[in-house]
Amino acid sequence: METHWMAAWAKYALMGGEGRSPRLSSTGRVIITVLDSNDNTPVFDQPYYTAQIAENATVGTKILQVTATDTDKDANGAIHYSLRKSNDALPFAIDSETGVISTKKLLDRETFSSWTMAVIAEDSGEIFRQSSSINVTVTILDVNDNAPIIRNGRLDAYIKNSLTTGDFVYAVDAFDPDEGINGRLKFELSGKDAAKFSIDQNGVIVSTVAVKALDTFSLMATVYDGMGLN
Ligand SMILES: [Ca+2]
Ligand SMILES: [Ca+2]
Ligand SMILES: [Ca+2]
Ligand SMILES: [Ca+2]
Repeated sequence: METHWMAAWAKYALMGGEGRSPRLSSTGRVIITVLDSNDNTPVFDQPYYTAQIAENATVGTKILQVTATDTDKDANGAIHYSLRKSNDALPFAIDSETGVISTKKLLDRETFSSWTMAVIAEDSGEIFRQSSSINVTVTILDVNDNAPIIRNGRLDAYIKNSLTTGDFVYAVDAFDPDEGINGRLKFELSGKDAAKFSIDQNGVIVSTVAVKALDTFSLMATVYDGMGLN
């Protein structure tokens, strides 16, 4: 606020008629009010903000609150917040009065694992408005919301020659898009011939006994993630 009170002394000389009367003078105090001008920009209390939220957050979940201040008076200092309209897909909304950012759509870490958005604070100056902006980065935290899938699901393996112990039989191609232990794969074999084969943690099946050509074996491979989803 830049409101200054200034005093000025004004002097009036009043002349009488016909040059005969004495000069009269009068002194009065004049008070001049200099109105506030919108000369301050809103200032955020941090240079940038970061936050984290789990990808299974429901719509409307509060993430963080940004705060800006403006030292001007009344409308010149009254702040409204908004998100820069550069990305329509942005799954967040901001409360223009409070600066609280919350989710407005469901999130998916496997699609976008982090979002950066520009947040604007603008005052309400009547003649012109001042604004500033900062970046907010929201990191989406993983939830184990995907079971592993086997991409080469039809497991017919044809072996031309007899196998000796440790020979390659088949590679199971599995995938889990989750992060860390939520996406770490673990393979298991089952079925009546499971004991004649083994599978490693890359899905590679090898024989554990000598196997003759033209024999038929039945095996089932199951893949789990680190949290036991299959
Ligand atoms: Ca201002
Ligand atoms: Ca997901
Ligand atoms: Ca998973
Ligand atoms: Ca996930």
